[in-house]
Amino acid sequence: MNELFAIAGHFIDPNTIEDITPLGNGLINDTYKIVVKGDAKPKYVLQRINNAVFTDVDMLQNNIEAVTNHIRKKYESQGIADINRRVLHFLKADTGKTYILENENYWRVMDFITDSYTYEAVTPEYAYYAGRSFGDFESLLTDLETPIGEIIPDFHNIEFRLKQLDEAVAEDKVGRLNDPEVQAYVDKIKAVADEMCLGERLYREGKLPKRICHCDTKVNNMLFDKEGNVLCVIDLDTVMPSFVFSDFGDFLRSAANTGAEDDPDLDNIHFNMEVFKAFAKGYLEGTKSFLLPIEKENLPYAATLFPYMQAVRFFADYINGDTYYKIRYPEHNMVRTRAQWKLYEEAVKCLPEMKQMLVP
Ligand code: GN1
Ligand code: MG
Repeated sequence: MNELFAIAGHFIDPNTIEDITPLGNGLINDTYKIVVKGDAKPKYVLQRINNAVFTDVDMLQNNIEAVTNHIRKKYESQGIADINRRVLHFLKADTGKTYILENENYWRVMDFITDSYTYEAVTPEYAYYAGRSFGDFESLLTDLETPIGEIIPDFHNIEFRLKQLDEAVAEDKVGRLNDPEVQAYVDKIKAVADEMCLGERLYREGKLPKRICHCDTKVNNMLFDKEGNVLCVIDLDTVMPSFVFSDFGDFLRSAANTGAEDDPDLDNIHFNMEVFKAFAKGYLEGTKSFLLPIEKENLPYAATLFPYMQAVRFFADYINGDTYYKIRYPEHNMVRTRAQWKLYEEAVKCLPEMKQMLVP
């Protein structure tokens, strides 16, 4: 019995396990699927929680349980079919909690959602359903009474992310500032920093609210069924109070990018306005019960903020010597930075067309 079998054995009968193999391509946690004897399809998902990133695992799991229980209850009262495929469910371990600590590692197990598919790219049609689903997700959580902790403080606070970049540059731990290209990116990022901090200013002025958001709305954090219907929103680790810009902007950062997040060929990267329009349409429908004009009219800004913020985050990690994101090769975070910066520039070019749709 290997180590993973023993860990999973705290949540399920270890004698029933057939196989445990890697799943997905998240940049933070390690994820596996568990197949049990006699079944062809996976039945559970095992995950090692990266507790360098999520330092308060108890808060993390409390947040997730509050959110999934709330959504489950709403679906039950609405008579929604197939609820187990529509909302995540975490198993209790033999400790009575939904996670265990073993050799300084935290682990959890959830049900695998059967016959579900993830995508790295979407058509406008799928983007519309995704917009509707992330909008519905926020809408379902507007009356959540259990307080949700800010699991990673200042997670999507661009002023804070820029400060982290400044610190990385000042320390220059691994000497990467010697490279003129790195210096040039520092300058480009700083040149537009003030305008990119608009959201935080509106918040301080009391004009912009925080809501319970998903905060990691990458395309691959949504499960679709065979027919292309959205089943379920996954990866709930970062659910926390944030501006709605988080969910709107981060989805488009992945879905409207015609290239990959880490595309080495910048010519592949453009901002797909058809995906934007379809996603915005779905999102506005899903959020119509609560979205304020100040939120709606700044959604185009959000579409530029998220590639910008992601460039800042990848770049700071590169300068710090790659300690946060998993990398597959030494220059990976620099390649990601270039790709996200290109996407930011492409999104900026599309601002007038975005505003036509969203700004009165
Ligand atoms: C991380 O682990 P994953 O891939 O879902 C990161 C997101 C970034 C994303 C970039 C907790 O998400 O914020 O946008 O990588 N999650 C955390 O791909 O930092
Ligand atoms: Mg993920």
